[in-house]
Amino acid sequence: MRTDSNDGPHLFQPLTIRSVTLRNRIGVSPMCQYSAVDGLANDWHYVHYGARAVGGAGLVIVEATGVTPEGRITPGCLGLWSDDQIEPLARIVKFVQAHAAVAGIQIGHAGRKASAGLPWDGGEHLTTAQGGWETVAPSAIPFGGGLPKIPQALTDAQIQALPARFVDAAKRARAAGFTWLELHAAHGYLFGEFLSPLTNQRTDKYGGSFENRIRLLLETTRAVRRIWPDNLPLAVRISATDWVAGGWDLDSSIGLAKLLKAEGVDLMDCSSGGLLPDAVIPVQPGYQVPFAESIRRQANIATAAVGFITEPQQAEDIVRAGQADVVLLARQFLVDPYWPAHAAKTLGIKMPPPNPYARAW
Ligand code: 531
Repeated sequence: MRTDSNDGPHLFQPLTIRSVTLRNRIGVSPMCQYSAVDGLANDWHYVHYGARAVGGAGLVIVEATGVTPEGRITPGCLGLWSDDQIEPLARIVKFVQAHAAVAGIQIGHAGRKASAGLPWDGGEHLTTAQGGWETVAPSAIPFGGGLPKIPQALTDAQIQALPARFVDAAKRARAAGFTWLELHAAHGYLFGEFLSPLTNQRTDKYGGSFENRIRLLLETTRAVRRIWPDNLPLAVRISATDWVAGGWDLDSSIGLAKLLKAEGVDLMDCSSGGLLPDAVIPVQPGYQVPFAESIRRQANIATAAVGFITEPQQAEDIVRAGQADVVLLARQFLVDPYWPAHAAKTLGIKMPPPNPYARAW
């Protein structure tokens, strides 16, 4: 990792990880668009991701993308389980890169939270007749509330087959041209369900001790790192805490980050929650930033901070204080695709506009 300049706002200093340089420290957090059919990206995705590259983001991370059809959160989620899914993503990558942003993608498996309806249809579990499917998890424990399906506890053979699904999806991500890959191990989806003792009650080598609960994520990371090019960054998003007593916590996250770093992970993307419906989460501006800071300092690994980051000075302070290397904005990027350009102005510098907009910026 290298900082290329010490002048001006830290938020606008480039960041190099392996051979990839972000023009600034601002990333578009992966956000489900629920707009795909059969896991295929379409014009909605092209415009959504493309607009945010034009708006000045250094990194644009494509939403949670299922490594298998059953691993999608909803029927509207993207997938990378088939070669047909490469081309429409490649079109997006090409445009994002043409506008000087790094194109990343998050791959994952939704575990017991899969087979959900679209949020604007209520977001509850779908029956087979409604286009849903059976879900899987480490243990046969339902999420509850609107996601009541009892997942099938994965067999040993099914678990052993999972890293290869992530490897296949990662190869397709590379074929599409992505140069940044993120494994989704946060928000109570499959990996998160393995990590937490509250959802993993297995008695085999994938459950019980910390070492056993992290095994699937570690094995998957190792397998993916083997095929993901050496010169390209690999990130992992975690929930740094379940926000529930007896669950996964910050100390576990620091321990995990150290081990993932040894497996060749370059950056920990630090979110929280999502495992249990009744967690009490003290949401306020920057509430997850302390996780990014502790993991960065104690595991000595680059981090991304995410969650309720909306203001330019707030983002600048996070990077300047060394709490995180990158800030990922989610909802704020839905409000304002040009947030980086606006932030630059607020912080007293000018981003070079794309040529067709040169008269306005
Ligand atoms: C928001 C969310 C944030 C933190 C905890 C739980 C949920 N998300 C995250 C999503 C999908 C929809 C809403 C993903 O991580 C894919």
